[in-house]
This record gives sequence, C-alpha cells and structure tokens, in this order.
Amino acid sequence: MMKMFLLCILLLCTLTSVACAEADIPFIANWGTPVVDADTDSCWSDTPEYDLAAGGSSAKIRILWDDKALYLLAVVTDPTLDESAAAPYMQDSVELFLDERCNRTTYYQQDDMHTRVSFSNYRSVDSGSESRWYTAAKVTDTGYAVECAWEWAVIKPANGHVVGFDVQLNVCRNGQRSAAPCLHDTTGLAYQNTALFGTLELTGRPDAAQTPAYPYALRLAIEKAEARDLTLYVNGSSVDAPLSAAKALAYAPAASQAELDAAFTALSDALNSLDDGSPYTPPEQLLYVAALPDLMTFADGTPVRTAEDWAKRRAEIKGLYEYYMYGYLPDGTGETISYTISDSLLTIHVEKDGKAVQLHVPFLLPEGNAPEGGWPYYVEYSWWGVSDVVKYAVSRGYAGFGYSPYAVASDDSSRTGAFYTLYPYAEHYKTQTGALVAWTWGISKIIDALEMGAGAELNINPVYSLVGGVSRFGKSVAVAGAYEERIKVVIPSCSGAGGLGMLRYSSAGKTYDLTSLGYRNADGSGLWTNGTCESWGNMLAEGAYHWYCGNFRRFTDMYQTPFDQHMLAALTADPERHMIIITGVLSEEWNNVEGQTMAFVGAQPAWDVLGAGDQNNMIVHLSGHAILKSDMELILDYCDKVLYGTEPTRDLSVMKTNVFMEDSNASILLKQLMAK
Ligand SMILES: [Ca+2]
Ligand SMILES: [Ca+2]
Ligand SMILES: [Ca+2]
Repeated sequence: MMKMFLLCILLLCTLTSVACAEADIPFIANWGTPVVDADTDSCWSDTPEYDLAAGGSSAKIRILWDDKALYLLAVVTDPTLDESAAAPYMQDSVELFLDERCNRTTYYQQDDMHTRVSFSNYRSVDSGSESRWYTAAKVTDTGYAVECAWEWAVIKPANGHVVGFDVQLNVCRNGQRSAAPCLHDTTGLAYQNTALFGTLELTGRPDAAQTPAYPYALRLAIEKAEARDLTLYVNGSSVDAPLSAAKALAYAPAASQAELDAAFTALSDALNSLDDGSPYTPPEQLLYVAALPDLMTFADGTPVRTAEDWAKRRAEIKGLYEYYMYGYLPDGTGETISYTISDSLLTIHVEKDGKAVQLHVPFLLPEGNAPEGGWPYYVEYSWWGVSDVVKYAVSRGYAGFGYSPYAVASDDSSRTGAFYTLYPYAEHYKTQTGALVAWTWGISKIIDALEMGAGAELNINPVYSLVGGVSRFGKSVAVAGAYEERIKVVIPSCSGAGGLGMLRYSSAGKTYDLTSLGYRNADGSGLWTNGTCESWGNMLAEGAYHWYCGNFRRFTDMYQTPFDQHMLAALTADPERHMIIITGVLSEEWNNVEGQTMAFVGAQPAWDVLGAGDQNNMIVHLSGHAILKSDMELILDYCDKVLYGTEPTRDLSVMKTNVFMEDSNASILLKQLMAK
C-alpha cells in the first residue's frame, strides 16, 4: 500500500512537472518600491528570491512592482568581471524579458521588451523603449549587483495580473560568454520568441496603496541631456535652465510626481528643439503621415514633370535620407589613395589626417580576351571571399571581386573599422554615418582604385560596375545605389527593412497565390501566408541601429519618416544606370516580400521621366536568401545586352513583373502604385 502511495506521488510529481512546463507556475513579484541604486532595500526581503547558476557564476533574483514600474534586483556572484567583447550580451550582464500583455507570441510585439544591464551599468535595449529602462549597478567583493526599473506604459498593473517574464544571466570571461542561464527558458531563443518566457504574477498590493513619485524617467532625460554636446547646437544654451531645474528635482526626496513630470516635459521639449543648424526639422517634431509620401511631388507640393525637375527632387530626397536615416558619405576630400596588386588580391591604402587604413579585396579575372575598354566587373559583398555566384560571373566574362564590409565597419554598435578610423562617429549630424553607408564607402574606394590605374593594370573597365549583396548587405547595396552614382548596375537582394522593404506597408499575415512561381503547399494549392516581417522596433534596437545614422533612432514611429523606400529605390534612377532588385519568398517573409515589390513599382515614375523605364527591374525567386545562379544568368544576359548589345538567350521581360503584381495578390496600395 505504502509502495503504491509512493508510486502515485512519484507519478503525480512527474505529471505535475510536465504540466508546469506547459502551464507555467508563475514567478511572484510582491508589492514594493525600492530605491534604484544597486543597494538592497529592506522591501526586497518581502518578495521571493530565485536562483540562477551556471558556468561558475550565480545570481539571486528578486522582483517587486508598484503602479509605476516593475523592479528587478540581481545580486551576482562572478569571479571574473568582463566587458571586453563589443557585443553587450557577451559582457557580464543581466537581461530582463517582459511580455506585458502576456500574448506569448512567437515574435516580438510592441508591448514586448528585452533589455540588459552590465556590471558597469551599461544599458542596452534589444526591444522596447530605452526611455523606460533605468538601472543602477555596483561591483561587490564577490561580483556585482544591479537594480533596475521598467516603467509600465502598456498595462495598468493590478493584483493577480500575469505578465510574460524571464531573466537571463550572461556569464562571461575573456570576451566570451560561457553560459547564459535563464529563470524559465531553456532554449536560448527568448530573444526572438516571447512564447518561451515564463510568467510573473503581481501580488500584494494593499487596497489603499500609494505609489511614491517616480524620478527615473526624469533621471534618464538628464542622462540624455548630459550626453549631448550642446556646443554643437545654435541654441544649445536653451537646455541649461531646464537641465538645472531637472537636476534639482530628480534627487529631491520631497519632489511630487507633478513636479517631476513638468521638469521632464520641459527638458524633453528643450532637447527636441535643439537646432543643429541643418535645414531639417528634428525627427521628434515631424508629423505622423500614414499615406505614402509621393515620389513625384516636391516637399512644397509642386509636381515633378521633367528630367530637370527629377534632378532637383532627387537631391531633395537624398538630403532627407542622409539626415534622417543613413548619414553622409564623405566626398573623399583629404583622402590619399594608393593601391597594390599581388596575385588575386587588390589592396587599397587610404590615408587621411595622418591615419592610414587598408582594404583587401580578392578578385578573379576571366580567361580570354577582354572586350574593348577592359572587362566589366561584378563586386559582391561577402566576408567569405569570392562566392560561387562571383565565379559564375567570371565564367561569363566579368571580373569578380569579393568585398568584405566588416573590416570597413564592424557589424555592431561599436562604430569601429577602417571607415570610422578615418571618419570617427560623433554627435554632429554630418559625422553620424551609419554602417550601411560606411560599407558603401568601401565600394567607392574599389572604384577609386580601378579609376586611378588598377583598372588599366588588370584590364578592367572601371565604368562597367555591377554591385550585389544579400540581406544586410542587400540593404547596403540599395543605399549604395543612392549614394555612389558610379555603380552602373545596382543589385540589392533580400534587403527588407531598412533596405527596399516599405516602412509603411508590411506583408506579414497576408496570403498570396504563388502558383506562377511553381509553389504547391501541402493542400496542393499555391497559397502561402507571409509570417513575421522585421519590425520597426527591430530596426531601432541593439543589433541593428548601427546600420543607420544617429538621427534615425530619434523617430518614435515609422509614420514620422518623411520618405518611404520606393524613394530610396528611385535614387538609383539614371539614364546611364540600372536597378535589379532581388528577393526570395519562402523563408524570406522577414524581408517584407510584397513591400519590396512596392519599392520597385513605386520607383518606376522616376525612371520613366528620365526615359529609362526599362532600366528598373526585379527578380522574385521562390526560395533562397541569396543571389541565385539562376538570378545571375538573367542579370548577366541583361548586362551583356545593355553594355554590349548582345541579344539575350533568356526572356528578360520576366524582370518587369512578378507574382506580387498579379491581380489576386497585389494589395490596394501596390495597385495604386502600379497605376501611376
Ligand atoms: Ca536599492
Ligand atoms: Ca506581447
Ligand atoms: Ca564573468
């Protein structure tokens, strides 16, 4: 009998633990308001403590809440405090995950946050608003402690409220992360999937509870103000008075919430009204515009009717992108460029202001006799050397280059690499060049070297340039098309958000009939539904914001942008140039597949006004986050025709229309653009 009883208990435990994993017994946050200073207040002893341990490090985690915020205390034991890696998640740090509405979606929504703070109080935000994430940190004899506040903005919290929740400890040494234990998630994928979070129940709020005044929003605004170089602004001194008033209040124990809020508004208004001397409105002050900005209408409402008009409109649009989204490409003034060629490597030396950098670009030359003027050439962004697609181009009589952008600008928020060595990233808007443009600078240097003699030595025609890249490199190629007018054939592939995916339109959740691409789903039909697209929030988050200029992070919403990405595509339009946009569909949904078709179609009027309508093209292939060989076959047939007059063996008209433009697939917005 006893045995039977034990067996039942054992079975019950096993069953219960399975059920727990699915139903989530919530973690508990009790009611209380600590002071966020990295010291353990007495109220922390009123709430449960949870343990995290792995890789020789451990943490004791507690959570409190009040009407204004969720609070986290992590007391960490770690013998080797390390922040030598560039990526914040590779530094000793604590991460908080919250799904305020507890939707448990497999992707991040607007209410979801993922933030981090290191032992030295370096804050990073992967999702969510940095203006809601306040932290304090201190190093202790045995490790470090962090105390954090996340200001509620989405929900009105109450007893019994359950939110999605997790905490992760990043255990690091020697620039490497050796472990990342999480309170609930065991997959390490919570950064992209909120369904993996545990849950947290808010409890203990007394009926008549009063939440003390919350000073941390104001303290964050003060930090933001103090980080600015106010001498760069025409009216920099206008911040002085609201900043001093804010500092007097933010640490005053008797300050009321109304006083703190008023000081916050005054300081924020002053910061948002700083005049940097540019002709542009600060991003924070731009109005929300839901409709697509019109490509062929000047900002003052005048229509664009002629090629001359377009040249002016192009300058107007490019100025907006430089200032608000990507930053400025230096014009090369003050650079001294030389090159060396050995075997299959072009090395470009650039000196400026006493600093010197080098770019190493491997290349392959075709066999046989070059056409008059030298070989045309294809440059592909790839950190992995000369790709098979480049080799195919070489077999077709195009010199091939494998351009490695990461040496030019590191793919993280450190703003390092050859470009930033010569052009340090700083606060003035002209020095805020984002990585996509910095990578473009490397392409410019390749063309410079070919023009100044490397082309003659290698028998390459510097004018006949094709430039391609995929994914983040596809974004950079789309930008390069706008910024580097010497690129003759611009080939951005799978560029998505920040590239040629429209900002104001997302194909997420929409169903398309892909029959004409040869697709059949399990039911035998050609219907396919687009999953998640890269979100606006993702573009502004840690891991992506370095692709853009500093001003871009000041937008709160995509509807504030004074452009949309058909306007970026249109900046390539030129009687002497060509655009070939590429995207896949299956597994490419992140890239806003129909949204890229809108950029292609929406740019067409600029090509048409220049009499170059045939030079705007797009390839949609069924599957592959890549420039496929089949794409390159079409592209090179096209280039042979436009560069040398060779009749193509393939039907090039397939690049003027695609599956998303079919009547049953095109959204109303796309149909409107097609009608222009
Ligand atoms: Ca404290
Ligand atoms: Ca959510
Ligand atoms: Ca460590």
